[in-house]
Amino acid sequence: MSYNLKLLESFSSNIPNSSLTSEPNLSAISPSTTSELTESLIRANNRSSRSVTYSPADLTNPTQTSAFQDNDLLTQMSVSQEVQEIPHSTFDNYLYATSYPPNGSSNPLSTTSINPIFTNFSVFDASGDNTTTSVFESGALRLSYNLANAVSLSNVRLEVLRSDRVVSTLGSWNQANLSNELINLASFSNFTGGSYQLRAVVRTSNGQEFSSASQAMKVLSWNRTNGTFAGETIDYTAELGTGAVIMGRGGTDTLNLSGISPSHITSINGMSLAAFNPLSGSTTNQAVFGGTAFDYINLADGREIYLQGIERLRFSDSSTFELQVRTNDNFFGSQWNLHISDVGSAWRFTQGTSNVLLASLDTGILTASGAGGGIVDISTNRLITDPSDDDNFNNYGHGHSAISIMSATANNSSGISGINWNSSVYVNDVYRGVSLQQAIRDTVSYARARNQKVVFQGGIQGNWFNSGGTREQLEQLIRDNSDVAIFAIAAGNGGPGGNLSDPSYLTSVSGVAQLETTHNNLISVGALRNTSATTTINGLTNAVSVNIASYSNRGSNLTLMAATDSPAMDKFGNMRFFGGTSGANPNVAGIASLVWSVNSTLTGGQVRQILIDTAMDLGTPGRNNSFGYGLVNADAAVRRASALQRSSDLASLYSGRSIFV
Ligand SMILES: [Ca+2]
Ligand SMILES: [Ca+2]
Ligand SMILES: [Ca+2]
Ligand SMILES: [Ca+2]
Repeated sequence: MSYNLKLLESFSSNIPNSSLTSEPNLSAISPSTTSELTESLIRANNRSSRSVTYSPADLTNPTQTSAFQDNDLLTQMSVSQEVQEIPHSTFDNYLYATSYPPNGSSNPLSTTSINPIFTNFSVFDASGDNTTTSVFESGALRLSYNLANAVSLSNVRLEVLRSDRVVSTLGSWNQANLSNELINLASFSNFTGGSYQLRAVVRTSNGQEFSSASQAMKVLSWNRTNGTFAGETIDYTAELGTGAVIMGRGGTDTLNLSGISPSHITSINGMSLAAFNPLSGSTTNQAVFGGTAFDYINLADGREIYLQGIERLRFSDSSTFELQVRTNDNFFGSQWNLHISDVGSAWRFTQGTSNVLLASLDTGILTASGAGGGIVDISTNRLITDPSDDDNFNNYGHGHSAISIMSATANNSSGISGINWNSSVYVNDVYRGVSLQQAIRDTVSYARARNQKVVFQGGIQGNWFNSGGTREQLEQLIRDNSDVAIFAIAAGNGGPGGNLSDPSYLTSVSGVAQLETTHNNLISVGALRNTSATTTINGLTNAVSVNIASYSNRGSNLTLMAATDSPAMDKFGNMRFFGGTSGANPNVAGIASLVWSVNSTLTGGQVRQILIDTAMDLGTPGRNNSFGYGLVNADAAVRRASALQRSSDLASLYSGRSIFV
């Protein structure tokens, strides 16, 4: 039998609440029919189907047909056909029906001890916010129950009631005990904003039904507001619903809570505003929803706001509340590359851990004896260097600049803030020190020996395929380490104004970056530039309009964009706006290292997928050849990684472009 969801739900709504009690009551409900409902709903959810059995009680109860009266004729006919197929011999097994007194008394004589009884029933919002009995529309629930005397169990279903009427059935299970079963409400479009009761109903193999106590559940309707890469002020209004989903995306974004003062806020992530510290524990109790992790704000009147990519709250009294992490480094405000990718918000989750190793495939960082320069604003005790790796290929220190974007010392009132504050950095000079393949081998073996993941920034363009081996060997090396290594490689400066003349710059990235197509742990990174004057928001430089740099290679094998002209410290201690695609890929590497710091169970391919799935779309919708999958977003990426870490089954209900970004 197959029925569409709509038909079954409307049928189900005709069943009065009084039909189910804690004692058998076969007169007012057709259990076989409700089982059919459940079965089709299960099919609609792509869950496994289940056979339905019928008892003599189903067949002999004189009032059974009355339950069909209001319903679709086809339903009645189909059920009757199935009933007729049950062989008579099976009826002999159903002794329970005979235990009812013939005079119609409501008390069963001797069956209580063998009837299943719910000894535990709980259903709550799966999101992990601190309101377990309210759930966002299309959110998810977790169901647990335990049945005693479950020997005659046929199935257990979860019913939704509104005003004492069953309006939906959220699934059916045949286990006697269930623990934290996930129910995706996105499959139940009629479970809309309002107040409901939920209850479990057990059906025995002879057709008797018993219900659990019911539990209240409030469903919050919501609307969603999405920002862009620019720093914005997003107004929260009551029209967004009793729930609201607000995504600031990149840039220094303010959520304007007009009409709401700090005293209206019951909690943020389950804590008071006063207890909120961006650098300590502010992300441990977020809500997992839409495949990602949200901060949540509870208002005193019951409204809830889910937010991400928001750096600041503004209240009705014009006071503001900072959510992101800020540093005291001299040029932090100028680091537009951090602000456009929400790195300050990602720092709430991590500033880098020892589980991850950063690696540089560039011009090294040391200065040859007698040469000028030094290591500036980078803690030397984090560096793994080889004396043969010098940084004299470029006069200002190309490798030094790239490494500083990834890992400059933060909060030392000097220089810039690196994206990753803590992880060690394995420095290779592939220009004049070691071959590319030797550098990769050395770094990976160092990381594997310490059980670390390793993120390479590759300031290399043009033909590096045969540095230290054949191209096939290089590809094998990258492929063999996809579990622990990811590569962020400059797309190349092959176009006008670049230092690499590449006639194919409009249709393909350069050199090793091309391996993004065949290796899921390699990312080609194009250079994104400001195209107009920047604006300062809350002391931070924000881009107003952006485009791919004219020189940047692009094409069908461009994976992601990151900001170039990124403030960096050179080896003479000067801040320079480090340009080229070489100024972009260290941003992606640093952000990838934060993702891995949040969730070290991921493979290199999974980290790349997270960066792709959470990137900010640019240009024509979807992937395109000018921007690839878009601009990397650190906050969105670590939130996805965190959601997968904390609640994998719930976060995995969403994937690819279905993830809320
Ligand atoms: Ca909730
Ligand atoms: Ca924004
Ligand atoms: Ca933002
Ligand atoms: Ca610094």
